[in-house]
Amino acid sequence: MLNRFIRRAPENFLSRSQIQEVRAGRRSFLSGAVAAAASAMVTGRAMAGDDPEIMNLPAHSKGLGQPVAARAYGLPSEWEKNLQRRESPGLTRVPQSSVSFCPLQGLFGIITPSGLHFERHHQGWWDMDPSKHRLMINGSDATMLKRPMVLNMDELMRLPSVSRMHFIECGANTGMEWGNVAVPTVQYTHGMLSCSEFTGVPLRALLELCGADFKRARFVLAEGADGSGMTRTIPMSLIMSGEVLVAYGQNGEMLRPENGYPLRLVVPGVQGVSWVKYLRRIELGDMPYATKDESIHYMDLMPDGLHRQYTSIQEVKSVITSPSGGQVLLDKGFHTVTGLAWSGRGKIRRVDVSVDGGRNWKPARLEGPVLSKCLTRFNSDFVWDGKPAFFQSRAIDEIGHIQPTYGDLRKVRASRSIYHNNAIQTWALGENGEVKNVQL
Ligand SMILES: Nc1nc2c(c(=O)[nH]1)N[C@H]1C(S)=C(S)[C@@H](COP(=O)(O)O)O[C@H]1N2
Ligand SMILES: [Mo]
Repeated sequence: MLNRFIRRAPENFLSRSQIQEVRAGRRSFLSGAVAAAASAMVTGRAMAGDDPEIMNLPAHSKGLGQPVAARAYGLPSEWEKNLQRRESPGLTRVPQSSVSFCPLQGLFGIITPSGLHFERHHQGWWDMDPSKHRLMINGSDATMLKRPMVLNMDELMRLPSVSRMHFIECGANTGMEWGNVAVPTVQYTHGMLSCSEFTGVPLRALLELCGADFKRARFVLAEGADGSGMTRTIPMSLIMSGEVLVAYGQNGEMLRPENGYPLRLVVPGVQGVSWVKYLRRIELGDMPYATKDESIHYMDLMPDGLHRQYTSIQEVKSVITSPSGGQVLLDKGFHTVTGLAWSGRGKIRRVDVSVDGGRNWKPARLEGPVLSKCLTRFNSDFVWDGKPAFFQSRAIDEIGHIQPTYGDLRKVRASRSIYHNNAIQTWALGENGEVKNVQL
C-alpha cells in the first residue's frame, strides 16, 4: 500500500487526529529509514556478526512457521481484517431482509472473493442440504413442454456445463443516492455489486431436454426455495441466447450458502433480483407473471408518477474505487486512479476519467480481460499537486451507450426512484487529502 500513499481506513472514516497520526507515522518511518541507510554508508559496516539490526531479526526470520493445513480452509491475513462486507444500519427493519455491501475500495482486478460477495436476502439465508434439493421443470399447461422433470443435484451436475465470468448488481445499487448524497463510501454507494466465475448448465439445454415448445413458451418463471417467495419472470429471448445458467459453481467451488447454495439462476446483464437463489422450480408460460417482486417492487417511478415495469437490464456504469469516499491521500505526487466498469448490454468499450469534475476527460487503461456482462478494471495516472480535485469516471459500452451525468439522468428519471441509478459518481479530493462523496 505504501507505494500508493493511500491509507485504507478501517471503517473508511478517519478522524482529523487519526489522519495526523498517520501522516506523522509515515514521516518518522521515512526519516528513520533514510537515517539508517545513511549511517550504514558512513560506517561502511555490514557484517552479520556485529550488526544490531541483524541480531534483532524478527521471529518469523528465525524460527519455524506454521505447519501445512493448520487451516484446512485458508483465510485472509490477520492484517486484512478490516476488509469486510458491511451492513448499513437501519436500512431495513430486520437483518434477514437486508443487504451487506461489498468492500469495493479494497479489491483488485475483477473477481470478488466469494466471502466478500454482497448479500441481498428478502427473508434470510439458508445452508440447504444438497442431497434433498430438487429442481422441477414444468409447464403452466400441458402444451408447454413434453417431459416435465424433477432433477436432483447429482443428475444436474452430470450434464454438460460451462463456466463464465459475470457481474451481478442489485437493481437498487446506488439507489440511496437518487435525491442527493446519502452515504460516505464506495462500499455503500456501489457495493451491491460483485463478479464471479459461475459454473452451471445453460437453462436452454435443460428446456430442450424437457422438450419445450419454444413457440408456445415465451416466458419462464423462476422460483426459489427460501421463505421469501422469490419468483421472477425471465423472457425466453434471454434464455435462447444460451447465457442464462442454472449454476452450482462460484469461483471454482460450490456456491456459498449466502449466494444460493446449492443452485441459483445466473441471468447475465439483468438486475440481481432475477438471479433467483435456492432455485427449485422453473415454469414455462406464455406471458409475464407479474409476481409481487415484479408488480409491487423492482419498478421504476417515473417523473409523471407512472411506474415502469420489467426494466431489468443493468445499464452501462462505472465507479472509481480508489481514491474514493473516506480514503485519505497522504502525499502529493503520483497516484493510480482505479475503478470498475460494467454494462448489462455487453462489453465495455471505453472508460474516460476526469480529475476536474468532468471538464476534461482522458481515456483510462482497460485492464484485460474485457468480457461481456462482466466487470472491467480500469486504471489511470494522477499526479496530485495538492489542490482540490474532482474524480469522475464515465463508461461507454460496446453498443455505444454512455453513462449519464446526474443532471441528464434526472431529466428522464427525476430523483425519487430507487432502482437503476447508473449516474457518474464524483469523489471530491480536498487540500487536506480527504476524499468525499459529492454530486456534480
Ligand atoms: N431465493 C431468493 N433469491 C434471491 C433473493 C432472495 O431473497 N431469495 N434476493 C434477490 C436479490 S434482490 C438480489 S440483488 C440477489 C442477490 O444475490 P446475492 O445475495 O448472491 O448477492 O439475489 C436475488 N435472488
Ligand atoms: Mo436486489
